This record gives sequence, structure tokens and C-alpha cells, in this order.
Amino acid sequence: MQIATTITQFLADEQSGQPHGNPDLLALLGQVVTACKIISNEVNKGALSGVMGSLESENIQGETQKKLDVITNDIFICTTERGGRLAGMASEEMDDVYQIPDHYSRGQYLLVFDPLDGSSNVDVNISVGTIFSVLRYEGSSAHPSAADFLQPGTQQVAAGYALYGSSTMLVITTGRGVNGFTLDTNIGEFVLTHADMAIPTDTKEFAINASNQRFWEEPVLRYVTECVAGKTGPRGRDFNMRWVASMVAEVHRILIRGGIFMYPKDNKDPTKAGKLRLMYEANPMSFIVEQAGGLSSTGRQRILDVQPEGLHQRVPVILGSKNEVEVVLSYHAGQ
Ligand code: P6P
Repeated sequence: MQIATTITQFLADEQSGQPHGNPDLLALLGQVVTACKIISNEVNKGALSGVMGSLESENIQGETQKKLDVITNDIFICTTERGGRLAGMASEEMDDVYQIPDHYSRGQYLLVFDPLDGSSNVDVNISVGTIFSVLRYEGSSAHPSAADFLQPGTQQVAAGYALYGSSTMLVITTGRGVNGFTLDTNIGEFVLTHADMAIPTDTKEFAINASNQRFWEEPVLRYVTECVAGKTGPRGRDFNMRWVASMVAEVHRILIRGGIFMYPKDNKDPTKAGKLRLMYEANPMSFIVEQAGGLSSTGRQRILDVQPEGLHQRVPVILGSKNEVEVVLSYHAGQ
């Protein structure tokens, strides 16, 4: 009898064949998968849930919090804090490190997440997602500090996202390629539907918030202007543009059909190095993109090599199809 491969079985097989395959990591990822199932159920209720709209509060980013931002953050915490695999957590929605309550056992991993990325879209029924990253805890204290999280993206042991779209998908890497799973609501399991995901090296599709054009640096302005010039311009071919305002949806599209996504450094707010956050947006997505054969850069540095200086640090992001990202990087290098 042919039974679909569930994410639990896939990850167990993947870990079992590895010299450092770790049952603790497997257990933690299982808890993260459960959290994403619960969030999917909440998000997909839409207006029926009674939790649309915003709160009066703002997160540390100064962004108005959606009711679902807080609810999904709580779901992540409640689903993982008791599992005995975590030393601590950090999230877009929490100012500081979340300490595992003393009455729960602890583990060797740190979990960093954006519980509902693109949440400004949730009220208008456009796809949103969850992004997560797993790091090793190298300290000895029962209460990790923010400094314990400040590891370059190359130190991630796993990263992934859930996309709450026309179907709910979970895409994950543990450093051995990228695989995609679709939630089969009939059995309540994510089943393997997109094995060995690979980003096409070329693309004709770029994604950027063009309303920021007047704030862009010259290399980005040059690149986008040439894309828009199409066949009549120096690129000699037409391009298409997309902007969903949900990074998870953009990255997923790029994993499926290629593309380049840019939220570059701009001078809209010179105090900010970019809009996207390194620890729980740029790093996990860069790990996935590189594992799928793409590139991910600040424009001046490989994102996974950036040494974090703060839990909520922002970085410029240029990621996607290898050959197209290299064009943008060449412009940053003055070529
Ligand atoms: P803008 C969502 O808030 C997010 O962090 C990413 O998911 C998304 O790509 C970006 O911000 C959208 O930003 O300025 O277009 O609203």
C-alpha cells in the first residue's frame, strides 16, 4: 500500500541517516510543525474567528500588532516551551528573550520566529506565513541571554516557513536541501509534495515595493530601471513584477518558479539598515534560498555571514535566482 510521506517520517529518515542526526532536534521540529497546524486553523477561520483587526499595542518594531500576531506568538510558545528541547525563544512580537519556565525541562536549542509574517495582509485575506529558525544553545546558564542568540545565519541547524495560502504548506531545511509539505486536512498531517526544491538560476520576475523608489541606492535603481525598460533596454528582455507584501509568499513563489526579491537598504529612514529583520526573517529565508541553489545578500555581504548585533536588527535583503542576484551584486560592486 502506498502511503504519503508525512513530514514527521521524512525528518526522521533524514535525521537517521546523519552522523549527527539528533532526536532532540527531531522532537523540537515536531512541536514547531504542530504549532503551524494550530496557527493554520486559526488563520483559516478568517473573520469567523472574531480575531481580525489590530490591537492598540505596538511591537518593538513600532508596528501596530494584529490580534493574530499575539495569538500566534502565544501558540508558538505554548506548543514548544514544555517539550524539553529548548533553552529559550525569541520572536518579532517579544522585546526580549523568552525564558523557559523553571518548572519545565530545558534543551540545547534556541528557537527564533516570526509567528505571523505579513500580518498586515490578514484582514484582506492575502497569504501570510510563519518563519522559524533553530540555533544551538552554547551557553551553560539556565537562562540564555540575547547574546546567546546573536549567531550568524551559518550556525542555523534548521529553518523553515509555513505559508497559509490556498493550501497550507510547510517548507523546511536542516542543511540537506529543501523540501515542501502540504497540509492534508483529512488526516491532519503535512505530506511531502515538493521534494528537493530548487530555485531556477534565471528569472524574468522581480519583487520590490516600488513606492520606495525615490529612497533606493543607485545600484537598485539601475537594476529596476533596466528591468522596466524590458526589450528596449540593456537587458534586452521583458520582466514581470510582483509585490505581495508578505515575504513568505514571495520566497515561496521564488522557490517554485524563480525570481528575485528585494527589500534593499534605502534612505527612507537612515537609522534603519533595511526593513526586514535578520534573525527571524532574513536568516531563515537565506538558509532556505541557499539550500535551494539561490543567493541571498545584503548587496554587500552574504546574509548568512552577517554577525548579528541585536535580536531585532534589520538588514537589506536581495535574494533569489542566482544569476539575477549576481547582476544586482555586480551593480553594487560598481560594475
Ligand atoms: P511593505 C511584512 O510586514 C514584511 O515584514 C515582509 O513580510 C514583507 O515582505 C514586507 O514587510 C512588506 O513591507 O513596506 O511593502 O509593507
